[in-house]
Amino acid sequence: MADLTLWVDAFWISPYAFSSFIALEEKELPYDVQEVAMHRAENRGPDYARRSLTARVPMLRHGDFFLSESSAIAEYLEDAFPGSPRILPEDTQQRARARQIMAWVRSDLMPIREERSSETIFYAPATQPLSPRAQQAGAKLLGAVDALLAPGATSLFGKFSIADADLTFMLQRLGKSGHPLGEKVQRFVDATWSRPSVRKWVERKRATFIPY
Ligand SMILES: N[C@@H](CCC(=O)N[C@@H](CS)C(=O)NCC(=O)O)C(=O)O
Repeated sequence: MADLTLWVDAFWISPYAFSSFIALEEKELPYDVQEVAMHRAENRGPDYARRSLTARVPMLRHGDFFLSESSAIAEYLEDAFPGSPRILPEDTQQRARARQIMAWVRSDLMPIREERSSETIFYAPATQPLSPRAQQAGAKLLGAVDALLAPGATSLFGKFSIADADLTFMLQRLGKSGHPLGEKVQRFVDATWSRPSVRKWVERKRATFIPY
């Protein structure tokens, strides 16, 4: 058994589990994966709830240490495995910007998250048009990404960081249901989506989705 275990949602659609999975893959660390059937409330089972403190997915185990919250997991892996490939920029200001983006996509843009839930990325695209407030959130998202991305860039900071993965997941909520992202943003999204770490998540064989 590896010294690291990651608990992910059973349908492989959680943006937070995605982030932690990509972090482990990009850091090239050996780990085991356990699925949590949230439609059967397994995350609220006594062992999972006690270890995670929050009863949420994802959760990481390193030895006898358990940690939930995907951004804390990314930071922990970066600190605990200093010899492995970096997932946050080395430069202080770029690292701060990466954390800003990671916090932003976890705390804002609710209309996009509501109207383009993550199963629309991995199961079936949405058919309903975006509401005016979701369109407004989409314009805000695309405006910020346009300001952040250099022309022709395939990552935010010159080389892959976990913020690229988190931001791309949010952009795919729009892109996978047909919302035009524009050439510059689409190039960035395609570059992230074609990374071996991301392909491993995307191409996972998924069970029939049961809403929860
Ligand atoms: N901020 C948390 C969010 C985690 C989260 O909301 N996970 C969802 C699955 S996508 C969950 O476990 N929901 C169940 C619950 O909150 O009870 C993170 O980044 O890990």
